[in-house]
Amino acid sequence: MVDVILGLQWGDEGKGKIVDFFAPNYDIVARFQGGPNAGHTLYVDGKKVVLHQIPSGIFHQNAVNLIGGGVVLDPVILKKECETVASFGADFKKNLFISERTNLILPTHRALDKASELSKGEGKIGSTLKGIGPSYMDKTGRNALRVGDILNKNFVSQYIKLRLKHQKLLDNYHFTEDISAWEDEFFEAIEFLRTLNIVNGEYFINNAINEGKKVLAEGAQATMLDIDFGTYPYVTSSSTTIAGVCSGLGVAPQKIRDVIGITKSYCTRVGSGPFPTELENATGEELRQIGGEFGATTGRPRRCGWIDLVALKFACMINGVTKVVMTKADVLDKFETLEACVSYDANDKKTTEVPYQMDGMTIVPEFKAFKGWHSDTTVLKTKDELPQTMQEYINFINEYIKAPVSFVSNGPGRDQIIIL
Ligand code: 2SA
Ligand code: MG
Repeated sequence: MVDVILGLQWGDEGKGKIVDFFAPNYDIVARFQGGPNAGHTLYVDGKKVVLHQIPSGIFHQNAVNLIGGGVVLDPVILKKECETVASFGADFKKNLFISERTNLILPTHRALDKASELSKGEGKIGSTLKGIGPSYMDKTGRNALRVGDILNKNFVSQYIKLRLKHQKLLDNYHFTEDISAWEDEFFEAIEFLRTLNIVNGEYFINNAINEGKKVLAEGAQATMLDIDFGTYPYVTSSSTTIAGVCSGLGVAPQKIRDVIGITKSYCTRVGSGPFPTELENATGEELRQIGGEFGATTGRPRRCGWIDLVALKFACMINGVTKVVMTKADVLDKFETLEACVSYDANDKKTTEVPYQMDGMTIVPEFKAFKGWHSDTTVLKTKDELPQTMQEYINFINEYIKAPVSFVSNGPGRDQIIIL
């Protein structure tokens, strides 16, 4: 049996905290896509830790963590992350497993990411520059190096062959930065990676499922950044939606039980691209300051706006969401009035559907206003304590998106989550 946690907006919905909260109920926590572009923030003994590639179950002694074949892995960042989690007492030698099929991010992938973004000028994607796009391109282009390859004796010659190919592309971009220091670090990290548990991921996970073990699949980025269903081309390069669980882990769809979708009580986006409900005003700034909306990986200020129910309903449809977790509800505590987008005026046509191509269109969001609750919700523990106005906001969302908000997160702490 597999339950899935994935983001329903543009990322940073607080998936790390929610996975950490649910992890004690599972035997395995598995990442199925993305790579070090993710930044999942957790608090361990009151201290903040940001995970990029290691699944968020690593701080639970009894959970095994799997990096699935759908992930693109930067060994340099992994080595640093392993050192960080070990300093918090996590035992990565025992509890971390990596699929042989996981694609490697090479130093030249990072260089290519940078060169490609620079070449786009104003039209840049706003990539985290971690080499995600170029490494997925090598995967679909059938050139990639995978974790299993590092155990072969011809790994270095395979590396050199691919590196030469990349060099030609870099020359075309007139990219001249010296990356030899990146390569030294890379080979050091490959040595380290060889000492970890490298497994056949699909047998590993299916054997566990057949033994009755419970798996939690942890998504990174989110639905509106999906390579197929997101706001293309301003997306990431992986399947962030439910389909990515099957292809990234090798589990069959019938094995999937709950699809737990995470949304903030408002909305953010980091990087470029369409964001219909963005508030480029004092209210947006207030959301950013109260919500601490700065990129966990890059520190970039996130763009902020009201919740977009058109996009949220679309995300629930694509993923077959069975339960919704609304995070950062307390960020709205101070607002007199809240708004929720219920339709778009897209090139002068009213619609409640997400257009296939929002870029280049004029999208004006149409809002419904709600009375704010205007009280401190961070201290609440039970459903019955929720202010009436918050209940009304949630009821409207449930009705609109046709999926139930089943949990409300009201602060960063592990105990700040209310079951509805
Ligand atoms: P990439 O790096 O090539 O995959 O970027 C492509 C787009 O996907 C967005 N993206 C993200 N959006 C939100 N959060 C992400 N993770 C970090 C975080 C980001 C950070 O948790 O805060 O620290 O800045 C993430 N990763 C990728 C990205 O902004 C591009 O729009
Ligand atoms: Mg994040």
